[in-house]
Amino acid sequence: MWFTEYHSPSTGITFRMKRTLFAGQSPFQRVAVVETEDFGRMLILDGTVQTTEKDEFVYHEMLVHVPLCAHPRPRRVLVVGGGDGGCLREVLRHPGVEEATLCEIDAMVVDCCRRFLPAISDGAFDDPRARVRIEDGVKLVRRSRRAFDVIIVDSTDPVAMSSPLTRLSFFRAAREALAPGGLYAAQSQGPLFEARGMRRIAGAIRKAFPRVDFYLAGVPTYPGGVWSFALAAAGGKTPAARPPRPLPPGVETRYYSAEVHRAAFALPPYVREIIR
Ligand code: AG3
Repeated sequence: MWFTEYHSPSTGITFRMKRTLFAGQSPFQRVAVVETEDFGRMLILDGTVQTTEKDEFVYHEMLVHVPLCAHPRPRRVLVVGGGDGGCLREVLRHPGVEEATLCEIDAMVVDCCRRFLPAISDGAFDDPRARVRIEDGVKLVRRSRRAFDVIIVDSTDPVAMSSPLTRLSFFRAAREALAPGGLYAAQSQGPLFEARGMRRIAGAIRKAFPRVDFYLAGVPTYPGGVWSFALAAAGGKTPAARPPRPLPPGVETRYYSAEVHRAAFALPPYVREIIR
């Protein structure tokens, strides 16, 4: 039994699977958790790989610790999407965080990940600082004012219900939802197969936020294996130029470090060209 995600009509990534643990159709998408031979359990939404037990640490550590360590004192954090709980888990490793809200549109993703992928959230859903809302993140962000120190968008590819999350109107609302000095971080697709999407996201986010920098990490199971993230601020120093605070004592990471944080903002010329 094999599963292939196609990155284009002619290229894909293929996994041999041991078994399917869950397969369902929610009001928003097809949801599946499978057990692969090489990458452990894997969450697939509408046929696209979202996370695997083997390489999830790269994406979740980089989407969370880069903004949280670039912010001087993050206390209230919002994760939009991220129903698998991987980002929530990393946010809660910062003891200074008083409240972490996860706003996921699709209850089926949260339910099936809690059941079949518990290693990803690793208890985060039961943390007293965690609030889980099953709601469209666009709506929550629109009615929030100066409410969050950091907003993290952990979405699927910008199609269907995720496409509003990369629109200018959403970026503007996110800016209003940030407390003074707040930071906005989002996954922003891969430069190899999604260059046009990246360019479009970069254009829109820069219209809403005067300070935006992009950074990269290697996520082997995502299209092209190289993934980009945007970090944006309403003012102050450009995010890439902020020296990261050290991780809280005792927090051990496998990909993120202060050195990797700084280096991740070094973009190869072909990526600069995309977001220019
Ligand atoms: N969300 C971003 C995954 C994008 C992958 N795209 C693809 N495979 N075509 C990941 C969610 C993890 N919490």
